[in-house]
Amino acid sequence: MQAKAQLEQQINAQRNAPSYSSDSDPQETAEWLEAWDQILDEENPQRAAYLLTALTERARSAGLAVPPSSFNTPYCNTIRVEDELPYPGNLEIERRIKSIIRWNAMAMVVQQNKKDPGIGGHIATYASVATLMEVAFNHFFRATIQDQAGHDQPGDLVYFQGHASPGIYSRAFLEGRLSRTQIENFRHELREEPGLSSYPHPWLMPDFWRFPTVSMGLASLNAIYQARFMRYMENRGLIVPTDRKVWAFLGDGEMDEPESMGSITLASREKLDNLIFVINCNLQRLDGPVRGNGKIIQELEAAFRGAGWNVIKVVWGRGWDPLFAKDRTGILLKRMEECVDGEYQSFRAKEAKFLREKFFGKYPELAAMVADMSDEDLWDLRRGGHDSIKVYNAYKRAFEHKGQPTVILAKTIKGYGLGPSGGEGRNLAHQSKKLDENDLVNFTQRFNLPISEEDAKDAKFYTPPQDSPEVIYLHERRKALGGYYPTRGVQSDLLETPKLEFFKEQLAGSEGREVSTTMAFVRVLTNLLKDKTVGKRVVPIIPDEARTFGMESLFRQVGIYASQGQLYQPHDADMFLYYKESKDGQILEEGITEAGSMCSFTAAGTAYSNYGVEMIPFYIFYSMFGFQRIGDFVWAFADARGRGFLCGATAGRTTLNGEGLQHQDGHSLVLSSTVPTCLSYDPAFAYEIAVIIQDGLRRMYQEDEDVFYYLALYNENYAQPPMPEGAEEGIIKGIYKLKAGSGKPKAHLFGSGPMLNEALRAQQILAEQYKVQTDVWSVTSYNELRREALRVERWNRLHPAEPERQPYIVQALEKTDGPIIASTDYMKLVPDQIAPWLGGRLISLGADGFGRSDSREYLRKHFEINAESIVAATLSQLTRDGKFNAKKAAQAIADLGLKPEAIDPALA
Ligand SMILES: Cc1ncc(C[n+]2csc(CCOP(=O)(O)OP(=O)(O)O)c2C)c(N)n1
Ligand SMILES: [Mg+2]
Repeated sequence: MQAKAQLEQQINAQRNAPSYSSDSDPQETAEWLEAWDQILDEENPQRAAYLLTALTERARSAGLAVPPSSFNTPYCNTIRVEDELPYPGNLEIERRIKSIIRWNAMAMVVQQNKKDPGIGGHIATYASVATLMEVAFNHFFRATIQDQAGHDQPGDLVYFQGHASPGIYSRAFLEGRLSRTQIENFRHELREEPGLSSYPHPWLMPDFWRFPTVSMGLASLNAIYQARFMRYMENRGLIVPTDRKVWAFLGDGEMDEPESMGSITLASREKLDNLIFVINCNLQRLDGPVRGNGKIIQELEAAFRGAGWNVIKVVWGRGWDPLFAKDRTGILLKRMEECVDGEYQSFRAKEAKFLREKFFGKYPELAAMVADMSDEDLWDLRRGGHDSIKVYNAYKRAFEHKGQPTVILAKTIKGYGLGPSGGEGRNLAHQSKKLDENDLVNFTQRFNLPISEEDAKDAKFYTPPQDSPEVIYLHERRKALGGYYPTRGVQSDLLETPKLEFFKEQLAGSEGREVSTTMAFVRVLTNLLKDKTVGKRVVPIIPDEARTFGMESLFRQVGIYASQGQLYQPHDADMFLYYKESKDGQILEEGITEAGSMCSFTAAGTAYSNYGVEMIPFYIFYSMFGFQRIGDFVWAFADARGRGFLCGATAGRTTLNGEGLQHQDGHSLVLSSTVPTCLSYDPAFAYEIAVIIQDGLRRMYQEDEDVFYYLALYNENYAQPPMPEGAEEGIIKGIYKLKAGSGKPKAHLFGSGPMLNEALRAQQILAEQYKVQTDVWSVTSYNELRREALRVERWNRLHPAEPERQPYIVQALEKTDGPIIASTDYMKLVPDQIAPWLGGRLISLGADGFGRSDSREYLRKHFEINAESIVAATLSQLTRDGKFNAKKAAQAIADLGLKPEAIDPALA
């Protein structure tokens, strides 16, 4: 009966909505409706709904343009009252715990801003999300999970809304896991006593936070790919399957970031029922309402349902239930439906009188419904996200739901309980850092906190005694859920990584065969995949460019991961290298999503901390669409202490030639240099790649270092020489002498990537045509040379009484003189990084400016980085140094084909 009543309400609400304007036969319409009503009256809502669907289908197949069925349900809770389960915890104690956490979270920010105005912090977001957090902390977030065999497995993974961090700290403080000094030093991380980071940063608090989230949009995308990666690990037999979940707590404003919604269909396609989104719909973002003129919850519902998610709306608290029950005509729901979020915000930002007048007062029957309620009662009508029972039921449903990811849309109030000065429900809520004394005292009263007026005015922290029921309950709940949360415990299973001999193929060279460094890299990857120790841990990740990079042989070798296996016979099944998808496939072929691929890279590169299993991701992408497209995700990867190899293929502004301005990358090595834990390399030869990867594997997976690698990989084919004796150290540190001239060198030529060949050619021209001897050096990493030099320089600066130390670059070039001409397929800024240690000797030739489509020969000439330009630069500088004849140099420039008066390619 209840079900029918609710359905009736909905229908009535819709009946009251404006009808089609042109009803040519109202009589007939009435008859149809009556017939349908009759079916409904026979207590068979399912049948009534079925008939509607059948009619619609029939109309469609008759070719009528039937409007698509709405993806929205009415603006009320998805879970009906009669289907709710009772709350499994002690609501009263939980409320008290929550109030204490609320208070200390607020006090943390308020105190800090009194001490240090401008230090910032957020109070309004946690105030809105507290119930959503606490229900999960007390009943859902598991720190460890027992598998079927009774063994402990890692627990749930939670992406917290970043700027709600004060609340998370406040809880850990109540648990005794963070000290008073730590919370007093919130946002004061550099004091004598340790403090707390502003937001979730595993780099800064490695025992606490797992996921950097505060940059909007990162959490959603990363959570989706994390849930998918969990399945990948299970399907490949690398972890034991459990019912562990990935939770992501997101802001409603945050959902506007394209990254937030961009991959939601992947989650439903992959049937990720291990994924739960909780969107904190407080209707506000930073400046104002998220959808003042609409309803964010309804908009998100339609989008997620359309994308195939299970959607659970938690709109109204239990105080509204009796009103719904009373409402025979659907007028309450109608009113709820017609109000926009801007109005809902005002209902809360003003007072109960306003709510009574403007919301209930619009229709007399509605006003009558609440006539016997006091203003206080009206004000106590909560939104769903502030009602533990409603939230619990939503979580429980989400937890048990099978076959789809779930999104919970919870309506809340920004700054809940903070009062006017804290901006409760107001546009200024997000920015508020202080509460006036009145609101502080009101806060304690509203949440029944045993805090004296005096202490309240000072926003003093409140800690109940350790043996208080609250603290005991808190610990008991966490114990039942397998331990405290959040924690980032690392139990990585370090690996025995291959020795250099493993890479003998690359070290030996190609015996004259012309191959690119990308091909050489693919050979390395292929061999690693076959290795007994590390092979299974390798995760090749590709956004739809495997064929571009010549990697298609891997499809067959290790298979493409597909959670459903391969449901079709691939058209190329009869070929040796067919497109093989399988449930335990190893390659993550992501399709065209660099951001998504980066999230897979992140899930794999942090698997050691989340799953206790070291994984070795190689993410190979079109280099131009790497850092410049998804730089923020790379930054977060570093913060998360990720490990792995980012491989920017089709590198170089002139080496990738025909593709032109949008594709030719001459700056990734500048961008990669900005990430502190990223080691960037620009190798020229196969053996350099082998040495770098071998060392990287050792450092990350054997020595447990939280670093990662960026490798520039090129598609130009040339013979790969064998490794010169003893080059390893220089390759890793960034420079080694490759080929000395036949006499005392007058100048030195630095080359990286394919430009090393140009340096070698220049060396020959200089010797043969101009009788100038030069040494050629391979510079594998200007970035590493600079970092090492900076470290040494700092040491020298801080130890003036000690003997001065020499940076590696200075040692390498000891006893040399004359100009140094560096040529790179990247910007001049790349070699310029080491200029401070070269005493004015460095002349950088690089590909600054927009790319062009043309052949390599023309491009290198255009950017003045070819061998001829290197020769010209050498002679020119030798002339300035008084070591070469000026006329001859000018003539050489003309002979070599340079155009002194042409426009600078950096501006062309
Ligand atoms: C990419 C990015 N842009 C801007 C910001 C700055 N910022 C921090 S919080 C915020 C508003 C968040 O609103 P919402 O997602 O609704 O969260 P709420 O605080 O309302 O829960 C903004 C714009 C950011 N953190 N990340
Ligand atoms: Mg918001």
